Amino acid sequence: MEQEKTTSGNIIDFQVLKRLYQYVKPYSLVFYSLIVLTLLTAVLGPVKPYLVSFAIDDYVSVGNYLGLVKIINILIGLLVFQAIVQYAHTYLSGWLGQTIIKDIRVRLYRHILNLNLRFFDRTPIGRLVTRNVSDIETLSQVFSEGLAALAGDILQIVFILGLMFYMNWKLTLISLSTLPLLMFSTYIFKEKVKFAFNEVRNAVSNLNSFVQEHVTGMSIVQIFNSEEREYKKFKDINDEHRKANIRSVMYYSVYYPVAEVIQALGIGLLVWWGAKGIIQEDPAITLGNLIAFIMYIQMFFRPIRMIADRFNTLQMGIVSSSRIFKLLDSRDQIPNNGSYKPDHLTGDVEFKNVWFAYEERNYVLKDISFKVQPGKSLAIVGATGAGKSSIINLLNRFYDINRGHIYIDKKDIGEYELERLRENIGVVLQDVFLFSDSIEKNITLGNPDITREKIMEAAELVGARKFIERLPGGLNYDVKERGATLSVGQRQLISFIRAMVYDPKIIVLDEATSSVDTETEELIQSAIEKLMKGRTSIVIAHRLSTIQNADSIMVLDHGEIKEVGNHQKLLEKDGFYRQLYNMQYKEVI
Ligand code: DGT
Ligand code: MG
Repeated sequence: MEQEKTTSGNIIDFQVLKRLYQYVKPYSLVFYSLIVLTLLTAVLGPVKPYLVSFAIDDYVSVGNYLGLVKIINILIGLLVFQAIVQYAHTYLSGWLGQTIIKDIRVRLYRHILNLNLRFFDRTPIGRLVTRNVSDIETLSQVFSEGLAALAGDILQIVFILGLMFYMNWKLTLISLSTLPLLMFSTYIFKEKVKFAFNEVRNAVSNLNSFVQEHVTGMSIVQIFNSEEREYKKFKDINDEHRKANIRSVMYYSVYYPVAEVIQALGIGLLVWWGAKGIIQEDPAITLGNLIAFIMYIQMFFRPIRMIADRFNTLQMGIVSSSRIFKLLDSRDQIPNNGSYKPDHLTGDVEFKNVWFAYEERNYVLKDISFKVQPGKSLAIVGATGAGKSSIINLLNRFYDINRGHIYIDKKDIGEYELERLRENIGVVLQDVFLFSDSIEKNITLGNPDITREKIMEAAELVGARKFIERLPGGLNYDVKERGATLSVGQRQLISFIRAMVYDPKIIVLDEATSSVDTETEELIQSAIEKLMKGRTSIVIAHRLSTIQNADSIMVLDHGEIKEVGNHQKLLEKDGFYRQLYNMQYKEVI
């Protein structure tokens, strides 16, 4: 059977429902009121035909006008009451659903924010987004039209059946005679639709990932002139999506008319048998009964038809929630158990026999050991992929290492409180990421402790004050779409300021490799010098000036340290560094 499995493999996973209930608990008053309202709705409907049959047989047929008026009044009162109950039911179930969904969404987002970066290595972002948005959407349907409604429908069916048997068992059996037919077609429909929905979900997910990736990488698509090819691919994916949707619509469009016909058949049988009984003056069948039963058949078939839908919604919701819970359970977080919160650091850094792999056993750093004294600078050089960026990813615990130790001020970084650790290390990454917001927000990242004065001080320090003042609106300048409106150099300057506003004792700098114009280059070069001054700095250097000025240079190759020393010493040694220098920098000077 083709179907998405819930964790236990059951059709309805009670484990998941139990867990969902945890989210309902804070609103238990609303929840229990809903149960009462569901009960009332289930019971109120079926009472009406019973009253009608009573009115016809006991009052209309004997001409008791007053009695009839009495019953009509009761019916009207019942209708009004039912309307109120229904209103409260719909409103409260919507309220409860949306409130719980909001809670789950907050929980999920917080969880994602704290996930180990490793997690994002393995999970495509597109899928993560789909999961977040569409799974929660599906889940909200469980509350609005799934569980409560399903329970209501089942209750109503039971109640109607009870009343029918109580009134007339023969007519009941006749009414039920077409039921197997309906159940059978409903079952077939349910299976087909489940399969089709699965296809739709996959198609939506593919579509989302594709659009997301291609919008983000649009410049690459255009640089390589692959618009036509990518367009074709998109058309195929889009077509798949359309077909999957149409297939599911097709099943609905067949099922509903068929169910209608089956219901009509049921009513036909009932009327035929009932009318025959009345004409032959069978004492067991009254006109009132017959009319009530016709009403019941309609009332009865509707929930049965709906049950297929409700079941589906519920099941999809459960699959969604088990996926959400799985994400919530992924304990792939950097453990934040450290409690060491020093007021200030001296900035002593040591790596001791550090081994690290992004993926199982595929070590990108092998037995790395080095020390940087407070206030000193270390330049890391090496070919692309040597593991330079990885080293700095470890220092502020973007990733945890597999073996060895990293010490700051002689204390293992795991013992630091994570926020305090990261606060004290200023990081400038290779690619600068900017949010679509003002320059100010991009620098403070929402930290209210960082005033505009502080920002301008830091800007002054790195020599970017003029550049900011020249922007229209200054600090209010609106950065669009990840900084697309700023040059690479400008973006780097902003990331320097971002690192400097905290006045960190340790600075980690991954120099960008992309070239900038000479003027900006000079700006950046002097900014880097100022950044490093008086701070312990680890710099992944591409500029010869940065390398030459460093107190010590470390040559990295395939995750191993090859040479350490200052510029002069390493040149004399005539090894890796000399080679690198000859290849990359000789002509420049
Ligand atoms: P660069 O920036 O091109 O000069 O190169 P490095 O030296 O900064 O290299 P690095 O540390 O980014 O990469 C070292 C190795 O680790 C390389 O084989 C690619 C791999 N690697 C880097 N980042 C990731 C990551 O996020 N996930 C996985 N699975 N592997 C990564
Ligand atoms: Mg790198």
